[in-house]
Amino acid sequence: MFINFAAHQEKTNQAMAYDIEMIKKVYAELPFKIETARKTANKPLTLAEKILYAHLHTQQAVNAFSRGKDYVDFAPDRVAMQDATAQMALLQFMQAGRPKVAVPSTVHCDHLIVAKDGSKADLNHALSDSSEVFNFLASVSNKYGIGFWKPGAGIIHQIVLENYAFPGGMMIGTDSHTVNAGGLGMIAIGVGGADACDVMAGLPWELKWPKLIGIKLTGTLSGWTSAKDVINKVAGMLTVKGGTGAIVEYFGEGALALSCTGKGTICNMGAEIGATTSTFGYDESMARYLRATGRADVAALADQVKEHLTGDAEVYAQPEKYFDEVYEIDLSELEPQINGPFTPDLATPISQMKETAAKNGWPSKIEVGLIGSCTNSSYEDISRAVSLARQVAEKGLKTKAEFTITPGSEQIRYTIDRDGFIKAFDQIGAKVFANACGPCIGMWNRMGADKKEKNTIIHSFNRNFQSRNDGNPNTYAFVASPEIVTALAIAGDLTFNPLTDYLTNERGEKVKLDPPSGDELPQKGFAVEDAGYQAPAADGSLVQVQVSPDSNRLQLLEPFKAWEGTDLKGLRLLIKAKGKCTTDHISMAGPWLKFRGHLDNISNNLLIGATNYFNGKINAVKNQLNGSYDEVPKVQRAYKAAGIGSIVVGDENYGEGSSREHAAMEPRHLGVRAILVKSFARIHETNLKKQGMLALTFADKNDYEKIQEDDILDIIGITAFAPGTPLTIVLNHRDGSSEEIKVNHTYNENQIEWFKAGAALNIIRRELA
Ligand code: MIC
Ligand code: SF4
Repeated sequence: MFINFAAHQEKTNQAMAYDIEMIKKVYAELPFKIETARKTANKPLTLAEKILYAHLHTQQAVNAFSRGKDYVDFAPDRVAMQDATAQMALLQFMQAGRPKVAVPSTVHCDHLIVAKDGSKADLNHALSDSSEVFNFLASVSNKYGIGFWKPGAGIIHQIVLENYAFPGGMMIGTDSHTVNAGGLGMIAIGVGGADACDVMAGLPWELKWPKLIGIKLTGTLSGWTSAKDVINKVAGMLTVKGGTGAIVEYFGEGALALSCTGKGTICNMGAEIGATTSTFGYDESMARYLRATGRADVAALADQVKEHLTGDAEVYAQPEKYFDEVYEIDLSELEPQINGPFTPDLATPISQMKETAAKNGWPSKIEVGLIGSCTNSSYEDISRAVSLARQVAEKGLKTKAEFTITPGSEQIRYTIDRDGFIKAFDQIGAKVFANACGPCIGMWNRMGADKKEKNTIIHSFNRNFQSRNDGNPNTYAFVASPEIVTALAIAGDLTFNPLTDYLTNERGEKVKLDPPSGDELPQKGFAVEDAGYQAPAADGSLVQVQVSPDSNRLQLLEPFKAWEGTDLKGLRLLIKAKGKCTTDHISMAGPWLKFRGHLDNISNNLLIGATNYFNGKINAVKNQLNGSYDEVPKVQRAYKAAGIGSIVVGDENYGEGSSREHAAMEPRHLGVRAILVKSFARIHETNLKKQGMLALTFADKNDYEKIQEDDILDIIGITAFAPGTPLTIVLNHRDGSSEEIKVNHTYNENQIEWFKAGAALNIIRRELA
């Protein structure tokens, strides 16, 4: 069973926000810091710039930073970690030699709960199945002063929005959807555990000064359209890599008209365009949300500095002058969008779905509709979806698809239950899963998925990569608003357009669904009995953290070896991955989540989802030592055993998706030396650097074609490794010929030291010793 520590600091009084003293300090310093920044930059400032300048690390000089070029040191206000990534983050933190975290930090148990029979049974099952991990996280949290949210409390980003996010603040989190807190006017950024470890250890956190994308929203949403359609549309416009290296700032009268949680949805799914983060200026919707979630104190403080919590008027009047790119969306014209399958940026307006689905051969029968997740489980979302569920009985309809709900937090679940929503969903046969990630992260024990049949599902989550939800590569997953998911689940048909189409009810009559309606916030207020929070011990020095040496779930980390001081020669090609290679392809989630605290065990999933360019197969690569084909991790272990290094080659936006640093640590652990790709996703590139890997890009993307299956590769120039200087790779082909290609990198001085030391953590360790 799972340990419960005495929660002596339990928040009993909902009228006071957590860490209010820290927030007061941030606001007190804001006016001066922003004034200094405005003088230095010598121009009006966007909101993103204000927050970034206000959070420079004390060792960082204030400069007019160059976007997309300068590495800058920051001091974020807080850190959040979810159970699947916290294990690695905290295993690293334990080696940093600090008695306590330097900034307020929290751990959230949400990823390790399998959705199957419904919330109660599933939660109990997880509590016994993963007790070792939960106990580890609870005791590390208790020891180092970290707030702990128990399994069942809810999903990290929803809990952060409800309790910790504040306008103008800056946080990092070990999950790519940390960006959700932009809905409350924060700069919130997803990172790997090693970055979190630095901030918790009080070290500066480094980020390349981002580019700025401005999105002006005009008009207002109405009828069937909701915030989800804004981000689905943006994803369609910008694609999965369009936001790379940039912060997206939304503004305009359309932005002011959105609810705070709607803004959260938009920022959340900004991860799907690769953006560093997204944000909105402080406004009345945020004040309303803060008050409704027991933080009137934060709203009052924010009101006093509100001109600093939004972009300067000049910026919004002439955005082209101040942003690198500007887009405009008229919310009054926006149609509901359905994105997918297999990628979140394939947006189809609902009126075109019939034609598009037919043209592409997408199966149109919907098997399951799933609502909720960290992206879309606000009171507004659920109340609008319920207005449709209620029409099923009213109009004599029958719901054609299965239907599930995963509430984002216990507070949301309790409140919607009190307000009769769960009962209404019950009447359409819905299953309520635990307040956790569940099907969104593949922790979904979906009956029959193992048959791998072609089928369609639709959900209100954010990602729909192949195999993600149920492990079936033939599941066509589409992403839409909770309202559209509900309507389409009722119809059981992907091509049903509720704006124009009729359904035939049980009595054979033609009926039309009325547009959804609902409340932004609960009229009777939010309520919860046990939110699931556990405060840490005031003095944790005596708390013992135990990791059993024969555990298969947890393993203490061994330091990675330092660089040997020479160029890397004789590397074998492990795989040349073809097409999309997300972190789900590199280190799959679902059943593998249970090994997130055990590096050696989880390494057995290395790249098992990636497609081999040479044979078009998944998880079948040539072992260069004996010519046979085998699974990727097995082949790599054979190289490791023979003491031979290897290299992984990839396509565009390699490592897209999650913040999971396992995707960088696994190849490092198994002896891969370099990852050479056409382009990287931001978090993954940083994770590779932190773990002492070489993250390289083709200077000429066409050189990807030159890599042959039997190549032996040499990386030359590392002895003179320097910022801005490309390296050379020699491809020694099997026929005895060879050719040289140029490869680029983005390492700065500091990051080169990480490489030389074998990993960034080795430097902290060294300083400690
Ligand atoms: C996801 O949505 O893919 C996850 C699971 O939340 C990941 C984190 C993880 O892999 O643990 C993320 O987005 O960072
Ligand atoms: Fe969990 Fe899905 Fe949100 Fe990731 S995107 S935190 S898996 S609910």
